[in-house]
Amino acid sequence: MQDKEEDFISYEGLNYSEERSLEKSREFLDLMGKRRSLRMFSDRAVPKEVIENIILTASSAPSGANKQPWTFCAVSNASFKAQIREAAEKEEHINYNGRMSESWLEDLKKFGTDEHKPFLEIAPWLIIVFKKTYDLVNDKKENNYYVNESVGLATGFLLTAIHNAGLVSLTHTPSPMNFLQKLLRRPENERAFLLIPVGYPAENATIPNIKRKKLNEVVVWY
Ligand code: IYR
Repeated sequence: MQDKEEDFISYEGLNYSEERSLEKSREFLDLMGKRRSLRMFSDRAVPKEVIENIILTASSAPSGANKQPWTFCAVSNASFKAQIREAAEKEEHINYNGRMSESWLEDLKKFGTDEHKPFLEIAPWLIIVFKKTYDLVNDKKENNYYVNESVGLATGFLLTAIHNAGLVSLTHTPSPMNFLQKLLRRPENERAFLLIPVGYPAENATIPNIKRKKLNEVVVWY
């Protein structure tokens, strides 16, 4: 007979010295400081195992009651990518021609975005993050908790893992996104959360010249 699994097991941490913590925090700040959202992708292939590893990293994020209420759809198929681009551009056409307010369009000017989304076909991978508003176990509904917070955290881990692998991404939100649930034939308990093209940057890719807030603008010490 198999032993009953323990409810609690000992924590195997990293056990750094103060100096090592300082060094690691500086190195990681430097690494993450180089992350940028990109809209100009190369069509260069990315091995499937890299995608598997970054998705497993994302799926290691904390979640409400450890329900891990997410599904990552990894799309490399050209026909799927073309269909996703067509549907996304249809929504974005409406967004850029009346659905977004004047002030919103004004806020977006410095990013140079428009309704055209060629990166949805050029990038070798599209990862579509779905949130599970509830679980379906043998057709029975089971609760999930803090779903937006949990899936937001997992997506943060995903973007970090993508950057760590030397790849680039874009957090794309072609709203509304319900076409993704239909196109990818996801079950009724899943809602599209973000669409993330992943790949290598295009040669001579450019990025908006924008700045991050300084520490004293984002922290309050008590
Ligand atoms: N979804 C549109 C518009 C857009 C909205 C925000 I907020 C951005 O930071 C960038 C774009 C698009 O993808 O073009």
